[in-house]
Amino acid sequence: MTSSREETAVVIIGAGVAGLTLATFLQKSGVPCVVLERRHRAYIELRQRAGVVDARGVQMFERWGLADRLLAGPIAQTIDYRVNGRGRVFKIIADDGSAGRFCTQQMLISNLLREFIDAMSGNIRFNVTDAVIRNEENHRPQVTYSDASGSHELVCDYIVGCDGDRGISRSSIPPGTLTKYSHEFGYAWLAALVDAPVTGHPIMGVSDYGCVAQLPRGPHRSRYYLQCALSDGPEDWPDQRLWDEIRLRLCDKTIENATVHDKFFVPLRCVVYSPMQYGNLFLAGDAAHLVPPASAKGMNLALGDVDVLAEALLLAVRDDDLSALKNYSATCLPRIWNYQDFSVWMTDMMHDAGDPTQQGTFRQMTARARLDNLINSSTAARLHSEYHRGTN
Ligand code: RFL
Repeated sequence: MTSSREETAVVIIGAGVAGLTLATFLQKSGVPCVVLERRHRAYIELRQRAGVVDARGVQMFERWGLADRLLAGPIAQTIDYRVNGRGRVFKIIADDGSAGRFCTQQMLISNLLREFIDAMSGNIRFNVTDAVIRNEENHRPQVTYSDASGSHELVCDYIVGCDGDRGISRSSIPPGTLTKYSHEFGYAWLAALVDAPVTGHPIMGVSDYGCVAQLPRGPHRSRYYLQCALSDGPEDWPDQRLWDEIRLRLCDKTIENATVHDKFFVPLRCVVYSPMQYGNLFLAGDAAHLVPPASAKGMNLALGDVDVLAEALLLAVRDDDLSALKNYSATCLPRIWNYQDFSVWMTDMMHDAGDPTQQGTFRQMTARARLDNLINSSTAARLHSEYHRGTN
């Protein structure tokens, strides 16, 4: 077993969408960085989650000259808001022509890995264990970790925690330093990846039996989401019940059962930690905030953080200018709160408009009026489009 000690400018913990995007931007700019990831490469390349990079994210990759290499898939510009089987297609308004792209998260991750490792010879270590952060005043930051070859120490100028909600970065910050703001919706989504492609528009469905969504996840598959109880587990949802509920909630008896690849349960919640930094440690993506999948903004907020942080780290490392780093959290949080608000609005509307036993018939009718507004009012449609595109 060996033990090693190395130096670099930035250590990034976590090779999800935030960590890999940041690493790719830094590497492209000549800022030395090392990424530490606890899983192996094949695992993170197969992890299925988001499906759309919003227009703001597309513009960011264009600005970095990487959009053509990293993004794939058609333009995302419509949503079928379906109420008890009656479909109404919402067209996302884009006055400046910018648009989001259907690009599954695992496709983006695969492309980022190819770019960072294969094209840019970036430095990433998979299968690391026992990562520990040292981030104290008057000490250079340090991360120690182990892998199959032994234990290692990385001394650096900055540490970026991109290790998700359950990582070690946020929990390395002394208790009481960050404020946690959170909201629990009181229900969950069953997420099922199936061999049934979206044939028309992506669907956000409301029905008297609960919410259902069908979103594209590549040319041959889609992800169905079904509102369910917080206490539900796999034993409550055999495949036959899943398909029966999809047919019931979409009021479409013609939908046929297809292979179900995975099923998991996501309690719907919103969380923000503030500030998103402590000393020389910076948090990005799910390590700093969570939104329910209903808003399709989690991955996109992570990309937004990285956009700000990459520029700030460049200024700090190349020009010794710390001003943007000091303001990192203050720069990001207004956008994050704006999209928390959108997520709550969207999640409440989709769920309240459905099953009246949840919030009552009055809330059901006002939520349906809100949905109607998106179709009938060009003012409401414009704001809704801005949120979908991530541009406000
Ligand atoms: P990730 O992608 O979770 O990556 C964190 C990485 O850190 C690693 N890690 C560690 N590495 C080293 N040492 C440790 N101690 C570590 N602890 C953890 C992990 O292995 C992992 O590789 O976080 P990141 O980069 O912040 O990206 C956030 C997004 O992944 C997340 O917000 C989205 O997936 C949320 N999300 C969606 N976002 C959208 O924009 N649109 C969507 O349609 C959408 N759908 C979804 C979603 C999330 C879902 N789940 C899993 C709740 C659908 C679902 C079902």
